Amino acid sequence: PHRAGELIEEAEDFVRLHHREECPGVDPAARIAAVRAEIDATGTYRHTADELAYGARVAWRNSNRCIGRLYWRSLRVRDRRQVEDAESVAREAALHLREATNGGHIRPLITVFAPDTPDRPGPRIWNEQLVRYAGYRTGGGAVVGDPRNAGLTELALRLGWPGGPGTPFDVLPLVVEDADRKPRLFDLPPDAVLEVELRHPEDDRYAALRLRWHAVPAIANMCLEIGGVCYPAAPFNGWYMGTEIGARNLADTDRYDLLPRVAELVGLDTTTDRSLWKDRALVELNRAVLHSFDRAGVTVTDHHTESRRFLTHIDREESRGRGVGADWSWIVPPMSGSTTPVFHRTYDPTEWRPAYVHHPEARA
Ligand code: HEM
Ligand code: NRG
Repeated sequence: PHRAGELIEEAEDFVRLHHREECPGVDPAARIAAVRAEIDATGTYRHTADELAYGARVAWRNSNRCIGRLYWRSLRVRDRRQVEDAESVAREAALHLREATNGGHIRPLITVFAPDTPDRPGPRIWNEQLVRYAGYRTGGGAVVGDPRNAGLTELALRLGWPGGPGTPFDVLPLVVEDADRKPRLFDLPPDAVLEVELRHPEDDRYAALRLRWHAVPAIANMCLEIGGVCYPAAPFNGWYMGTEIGARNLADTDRYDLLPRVAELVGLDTTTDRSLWKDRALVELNRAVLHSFDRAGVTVTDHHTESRRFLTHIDREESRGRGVGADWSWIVPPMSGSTTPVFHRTYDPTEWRPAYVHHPEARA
């Protein structure tokens, strides 16, 4: 919890930033005085709808790990600050997914739920994303599904989730906690979750792997922090860069670990690293991701295009007198790094507010 002095300071910094960028020439003094008075009276203050939308967009602009920031101004903001009970959060989350998915023509979108206040905490979504696949521990260290979500899967089962059909791609229920502090489960309506079945552009054998991934990456467990106010439930999404799926989710050895199966499927020599079978399998798996999303009419970007756009973003921001913070180790794509222009330079790692920040671990 913030002490009032720090809150006032952060609020004032934000109001000044908002005025400087959005209302040049307008004196921020009146708004600052109003915010101070509200904090003195209530221990917190409410953002205007404009401040909220601007804060959410600038928090994206300030996301040092995100390569997709060129379009930060286009973020749509659903103001749902009046929504604080778990059931309504779950219903609005499903509406968020439908609006964001838009039949495959994905729209960057954020839904902002009630903030933390001195009276009561805002709601929280425990799932790391709105759409996540279950990971069922089967004993002996094996997992069916996504090992990354094994903890949340166990929690959901403990809270009474009967479990899905047991495929490697069962969509988890939402786990939502509100001010009464009791996490509750909500199934996502199946029609809110668009998925893409993976095929290779030339090689029919990939279909036999029965791979799929969800269309929309919607991070649900980061706090939106604006001017000292924390919005703990503020799920946001853009679209995928293919490598997130093909070079990490499906390929990491502690995720779906599919490179050995791809190599076996197409007959690569896996007896020696020096055949570069992992590299060759990785390229084809990533071609399958991009091809399949394209074929399904679902927005996806590739790491070459997105790297170029990110450098355009830096140029554009600098021409407006703003520096761009970035984290090299997150910006450089997880395959073919040196073939992209973002590899061949360094970045300023300074972090700014407003921001999306990771909570302290949810108590699972
Ligand atoms: C991280 C791409 C939209 C905020 C990332 C990462 C990629 C990416 C590739 C690294 C992910 C990883 O390695 O796991 C994109 C693309 C977008 C997009 C292609 C398309 C429009 C957005 C939007 C927001 C956002 C709309 C917020 C409003 C972030 C944040 C992270 C991130 C906060 C870091 C997440 C973390 O710490 O785990 N993005 N992004 N991005 N992005 Fe974006
Ligand atoms: N790597 C994660 C998603 C992280 C955020 N990526 C985005 N965000 N593209 C994964 O699910 O693979 N976004 O808001 O578009």
